[in-house]
Parts: sequence; structure tokens; C-alpha cells
Amino acid sequence: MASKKPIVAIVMGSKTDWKTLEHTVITLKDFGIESTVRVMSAHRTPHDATAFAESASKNGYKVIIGAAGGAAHLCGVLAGHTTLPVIGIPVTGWALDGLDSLLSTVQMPKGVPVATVAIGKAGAINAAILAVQILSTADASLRRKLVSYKKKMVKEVLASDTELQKEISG
Ligand code: RP5
Repeated sequence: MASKKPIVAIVMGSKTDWKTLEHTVITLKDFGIESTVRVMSAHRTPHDATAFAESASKNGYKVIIGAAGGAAHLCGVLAGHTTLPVIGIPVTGWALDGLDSLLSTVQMPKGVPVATVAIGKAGAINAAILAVQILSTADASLRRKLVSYKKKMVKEVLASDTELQKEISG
């Protein structure tokens, strides 16, 4: 069977962001969603980043996930060149430990939103979940998978509480 064309694009500012972004890819795969993963920089390869965003919808993508660190302009540039939803992950690793990336990604001017998630690994996972939630509005099977995902989280919390109670009383 021919594999389906990815509908989620993940664009990171540098390959050094991959250790964070692999959590996004893994989480999407858990929901059966393949993604395109690219390195493109708002500063080092601005024309490529612009061209990618401009043609993303035509190329069948439904959601773009961007990630960058430091002066993190990538998600804003992508969002400026597409009408697709753009989710932004602020990456850590710089002098300000992600606060720089967070503010650069989240503080978009009106009219050009970037749905900014948490800094680092939690954000990388949440970007995937948010992408699934967006896609699930038109896909009942994804909605069912999200319900199972939430139920699994509940079970995990209950199990960890039981474990803690045993440790405390034990
Ligand atoms: C950003 O600069 C990238 O997204 C990366 O987080 C950061 C550092 O890039 P490298 O100098 O490690 O390539 O554009």
C-alpha cells in the first residue's frame, strides 16, 4: 500500500533542535500521523522558509509546527506566509534558557497568530497533540484516539497516586 502524503509539516531552525522535535514526531506517530521534517531558518535560509510556507497548503499540509531557539522568528515568518495554522515550539539551549525563544515566538502582532506551546519537551509533545486536535475536527477516528489518550493519562495519574500512598504509608 502506498504511504499517505504527510499532512503535518515540522520545520526547525537548526538540526540542533532535533533532540526536542523528535518528541513531536514520536507523539504524532502514536496517533498514526506521519510528518515531513525539515531544517529551515528564518535567518540563514529565509527564502527557503518563505517558499515552504507559501506552498505548504498547495502541497497538502493542514498544520505547520515550527520550532526555533534564541531570536526565534521562524514560526512568525512561516505564519506570515500561509493561512494554515502554525504551532510554535520555543526551544531551549541559549543564554536565556528558552525565555528568549518563548517571547520571540509568542509575541506575534494581531492578525498573524502562532499557537505557542510550552518551552522544550513538554511543548514538543503538546504541539503534536494540538495538531492532532486541529486535525480531529474533521476526523472522527482521531477524535476517538484523543479520548483514549486522555483516559490513559487519567489511569497513569491514578496509578501514580496509589504508588505514592503506598510509599508514604509503607
Ligand atoms: C535557532 O538558533 C535554531 O532554531 C536553534 O535553536 C538556534 C541555534 O542554532 P545553531 O547555531 O545550533 O544551528 O535559529
